Amino acid sequence: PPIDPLRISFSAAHGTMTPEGPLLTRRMSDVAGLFADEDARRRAADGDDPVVYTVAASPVPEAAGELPQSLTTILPGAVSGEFHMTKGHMHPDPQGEIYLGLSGRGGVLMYDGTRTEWIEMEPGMIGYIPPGWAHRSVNVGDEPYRFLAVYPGSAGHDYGWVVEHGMGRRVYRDGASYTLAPFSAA
Ligand code: PAN
Ligand code: ZN
Repeated sequence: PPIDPLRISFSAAHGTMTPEGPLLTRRMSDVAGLFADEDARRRAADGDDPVVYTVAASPVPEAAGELPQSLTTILPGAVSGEFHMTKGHMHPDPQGEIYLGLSGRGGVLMYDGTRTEWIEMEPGMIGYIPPGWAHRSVNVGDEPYRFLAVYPGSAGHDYGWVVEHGMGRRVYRDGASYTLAPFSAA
């Protein structure tokens, strides 16, 4: 059954949602194969194993008809110059999603298997992800990058698609800015 109406607060400063659902933490040891330089990733995981990103959620369930929300925080950093990012996924039931930038500087990399798109994100900006586009978020700044995501509860999350097809590009530090390089397997 659908849940009751909810009033939800979220913090752009802390990356929290209240009331809160499950909290996910992805450390360097959780993202094997994500970065092009897998040896450097493993060394970081074997070292202080830093948090790469966290995902806080509201209690709205991932069920048909509902509109779940989550708040992602990507910590600043890079692995051999490749900026911290989310794993990335495809919605197996092709449905759109909106991202609302809350703090920091980042971007959404999208890939439909042929075409790559990059949308720069900053506070107050909406990034729209159309159905059929895999999506990955990247922190290209030097402070936490945060965004709120709203997506259909029946969309699902297919991580294997990205492992198999890649994302078209990788995002590297380039002086004080960034550059998109052709995708290479890890
Ligand atoms: C987002 C993502 C979140 C974490 O809420 O799930 O940013 O990224 P990964 O799921 O790729 O690890 C979203 O796109 N939901 O559909
Ligand atoms: Zn998504």
